[in-house]
Amino acid sequence: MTKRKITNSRKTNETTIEILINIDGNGNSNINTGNEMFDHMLSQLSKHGLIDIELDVVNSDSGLGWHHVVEDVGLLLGQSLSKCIGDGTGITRTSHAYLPLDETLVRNVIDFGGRGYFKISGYIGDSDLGELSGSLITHFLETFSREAKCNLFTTVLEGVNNHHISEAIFKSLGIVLKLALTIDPRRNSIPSTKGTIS
Ligand SMILES: [Mn+2]
Repeated sequence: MTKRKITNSRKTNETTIEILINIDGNGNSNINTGNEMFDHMLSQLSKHGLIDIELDVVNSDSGLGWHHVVEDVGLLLGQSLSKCIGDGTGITRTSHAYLPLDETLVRNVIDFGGRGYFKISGYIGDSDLGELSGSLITHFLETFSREAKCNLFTTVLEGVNNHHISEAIFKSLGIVLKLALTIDPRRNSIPSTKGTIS
């Protein structure tokens, strides 16, 4: 199997970000976005997705708030993941995962069909999220899904504590990525009758 591992970077007037991602990893991460809560969430994605991630936000205009950092990390992570997947030969392609965390229950459903679409149902508030917010988390998921070229439906079925809700979303996202990107040894083709998932 070809290595599904990449180093990538993005430099704009707003942020400079460097990333190394290995989707056949062990869940090890070293993530430094400057936003501790965001690092905490991305490390959940890595750990539960068995995706190794080294990510450094080298420069940013975070003095303006965290919007550009969160958006550009979502963009670079999504694009890098898409590059690792390549034409998708052998991948499982779809998956879903329910994730409880105390009073919270979250579901993610994903399909790597070559098109980006994101929808969230249910509510994430803005309190108890450190320097993140519910709307930034939603924006991250939206940007990531578009650039990773997957359909992602996130549903907050139960939940009161925003930290729990956010953490359950990222853990569950890690799990659906792991499942959908797992190579099925019986599949020696692109998983589409169309012949392409682009
Ligand atoms: Mn936590």
